[in-house]
Amino acid sequence: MKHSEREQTALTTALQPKCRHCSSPLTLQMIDLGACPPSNALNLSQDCKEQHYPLRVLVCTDCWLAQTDISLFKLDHDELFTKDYPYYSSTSKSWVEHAKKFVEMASDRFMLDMRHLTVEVGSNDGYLLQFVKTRCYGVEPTQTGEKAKEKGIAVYPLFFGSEFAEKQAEKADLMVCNNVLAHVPDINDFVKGFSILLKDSGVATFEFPHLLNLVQKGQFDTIYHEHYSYLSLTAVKRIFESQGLTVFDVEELPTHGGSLRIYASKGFYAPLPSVVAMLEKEGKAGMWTAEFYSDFQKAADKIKNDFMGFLLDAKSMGLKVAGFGAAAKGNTLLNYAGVRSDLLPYVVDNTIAKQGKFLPGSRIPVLPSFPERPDYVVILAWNFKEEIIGKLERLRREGSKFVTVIPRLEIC
Ligand code: JHZ
Repeated sequence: MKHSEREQTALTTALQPKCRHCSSPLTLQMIDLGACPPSNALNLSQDCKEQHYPLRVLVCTDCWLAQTDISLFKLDHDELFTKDYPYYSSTSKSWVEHAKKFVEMASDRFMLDMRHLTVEVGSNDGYLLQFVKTRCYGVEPTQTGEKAKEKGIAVYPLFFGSEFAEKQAEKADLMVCNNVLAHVPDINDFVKGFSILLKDSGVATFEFPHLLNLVQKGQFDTIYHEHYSYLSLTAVKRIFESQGLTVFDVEELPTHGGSLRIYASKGFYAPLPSVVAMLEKEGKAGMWTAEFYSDFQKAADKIKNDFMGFLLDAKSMGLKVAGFGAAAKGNTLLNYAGVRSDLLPYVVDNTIAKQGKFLPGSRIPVLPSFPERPDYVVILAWNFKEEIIGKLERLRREGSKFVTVIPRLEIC
């Protein structure tokens, strides 16, 4: 059947993916990573069926929100954050320490005590709320919240959004949201929920990996279906303003490859110079131009090819290679590179919920410990490199070497 030119334009417009914040057509592609299963969907057996979904990131050239192209797949929020979601924040000691320091800082800065209420959205296993000295509760849809309950923390086992916020009788003084903003399909409604639940004098803080680092440091492995958005202050500020929230402070953090922590209120706090400084930094880096994103695919391909070169060389020399950290990002790397257990026979992880399972796509087994000393340990969770190398000190003393591939292949 032939379409007229007008029909064809209408058809193309209907199929054109739209920005999840501002609805502008998405025309700029940052990267296409082919197709793979959801990164945290570990398999119970090596031969069970799994569904692969296209994984492509587009950038909105109006509000500069980078986002996975959800027009390519039908994957509901609760199919990604299932009851058996295996990510437990407390597995990393350095992350728990980071949370503790944040709570101490926020209590001092905003003078919080038992008269106040803290709400954490995406409270996981209670890694942060366990340190809070105010009244508090968490909102966590996955079963990781059961661990928080064991610590005596109240948890709503739900997805957060405006509907939840509307139902709460008491408004919050502090709302915390770490590494969750990227995970929500309806980012406008999610942020609206903070606007509703926050007191007029309240503060909401958010941490998220900074898109500036993602692009400049080739962190393509942090792209997976669970992450709907890849965030800059430029995009976040605009989204927040559309929901009545003002970003009044921003800090750079070394966590997860370089993150931002932003502070928002309903206009109670005047913006500090840090906000303009960060916007200028993003502007100077070129984040508001298509060129900034144009070499990203090439950079990812180089990392992938170098990694494959290393694995193939090691195999041909008869050297033993193992992985450490069954991180979601590890699965993006392994699946994009097409690595299977012939090149990486197993990955060790301390998370009980991951042990004995098989990585999505690659079907590489996850073990609780090393069955023998490997010549090389590929640290897939490179964001915890120091902590992991410290933990594996005995292997290093006995001669094992450590490999990271982001931002470039390094062996130490
Ligand atoms: P990790 C996480 O992504 C989760 P992931 C989340 N999707 C997110 O948004 C980003 O961070 C920012 C293991 N480990 O955190 C635990 C040990 O076994 O790098 C984990 O399986 N022993 C919400 O999943 C993995 O490594 C250890 O000593 O890509 C780390 O996963 C340590 C330190 C970690 O990222």
